Amino acid sequence: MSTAIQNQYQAAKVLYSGFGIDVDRVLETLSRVKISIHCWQGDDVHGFLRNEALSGGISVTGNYPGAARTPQELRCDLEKALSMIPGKHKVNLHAIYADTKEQVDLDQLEPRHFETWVEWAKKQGLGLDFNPTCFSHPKFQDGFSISHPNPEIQEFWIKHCKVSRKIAEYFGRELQQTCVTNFWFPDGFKDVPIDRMAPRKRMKEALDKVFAEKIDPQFNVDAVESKLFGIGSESYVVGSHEFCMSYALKNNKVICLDAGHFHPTETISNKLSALALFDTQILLHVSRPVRWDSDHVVIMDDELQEIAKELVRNQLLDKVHIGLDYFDASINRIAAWIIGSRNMIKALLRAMLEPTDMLRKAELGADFTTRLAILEELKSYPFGAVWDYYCQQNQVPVREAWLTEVKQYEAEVLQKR
Ligand code: RNT
Ligand code: ZN
Repeated sequence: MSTAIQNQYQAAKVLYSGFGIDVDRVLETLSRVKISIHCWQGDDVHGFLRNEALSGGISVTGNYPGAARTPQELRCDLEKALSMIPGKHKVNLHAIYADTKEQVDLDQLEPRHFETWVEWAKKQGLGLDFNPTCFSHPKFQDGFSISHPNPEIQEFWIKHCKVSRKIAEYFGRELQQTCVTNFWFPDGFKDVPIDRMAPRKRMKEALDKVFAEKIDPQFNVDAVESKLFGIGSESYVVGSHEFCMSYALKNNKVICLDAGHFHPTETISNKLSALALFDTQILLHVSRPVRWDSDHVVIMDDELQEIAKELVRNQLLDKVHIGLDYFDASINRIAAWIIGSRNMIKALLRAMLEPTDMLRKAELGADFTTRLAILEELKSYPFGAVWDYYCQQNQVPVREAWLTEVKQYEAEVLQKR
């Protein structure tokens, strides 16, 4: 271990201990937090089931070379990324990432089509999360999947969601870690609808069918993800926030909040303390909205730090599943994983290095001066020294050293694809 990093860490510890913060303990707590890393950053949400570009609901821009073309390549890229992210985490799969030579449609998927992923996850000590893929498919028609008015189309998507839960249950049982399955449907209208309620009624009834089978929550829990608008659904989205939140609360499902799925100035950090009071689990899709787009690489911005602070201050780390959700095809995809994941962990660390009790007391006593002064001073406390130490302790590259490794991997592996 480098002595410079150790010395800086010791100095930082002294400073934080002035606030009564035990930094060693903070790092222990941090090492137990798992981030669910989304596999789809590795190949621009392409998947391996169908050889077609993304269509309907979401889109990816950029053509940086080296996207993974096979499950093997994707796993190899993930391993590279994971080797630069401190801690033990989970990988989040979509149904289209099935690893099989069979020609199998979404409604016919079975656990065996994901066996190689499970073997790999076991070897790597990773958990797995899952998502049905309700887009980019010929049965995604007129902008609708599971709430399509045609019962045949609707049935196809119900079936797909049902088999997805069985795959998730298999993940959970095999890996002895709960799999979180997230249900997101792009369903909606480009233009102003006549009937806003009927599609919601169809979605509600369809979801009831999807979730009819009881699955041991030790193996799988289901989340529903809302969205305000999407590409092609600018005027109306069936699975709005009110719809998904109400459905989840009534049916004991996990509420998925995607940071990019709300009005441009609406933040998910402000929602956590409210939802957490109503005995619900939450899944986060940590993402970064930029104007009308929702999926930029997660950076250390104010909202990321506010999300982390809310989780830490309110002791929500057991109740909230932290997942990442972004896709940028204009930069090195492995770097994108590393930047976003490291930022998420770094934001949590920074939040843990806060004298919350003291600040809470100031707030209760209406001493808003102290609250503001300390919060601002804390911003220049040496959390970076603690982060560097944590990286070194976890045997991952310190600071930007990871970039050299990624560049080398790019030259040796990605550019040959
Ligand atoms: C899309 C949703 C959804 C997807 C993934 C790929 O707006 O955020 O979570 O990004 O399922
Ligand atoms: Zn999302």
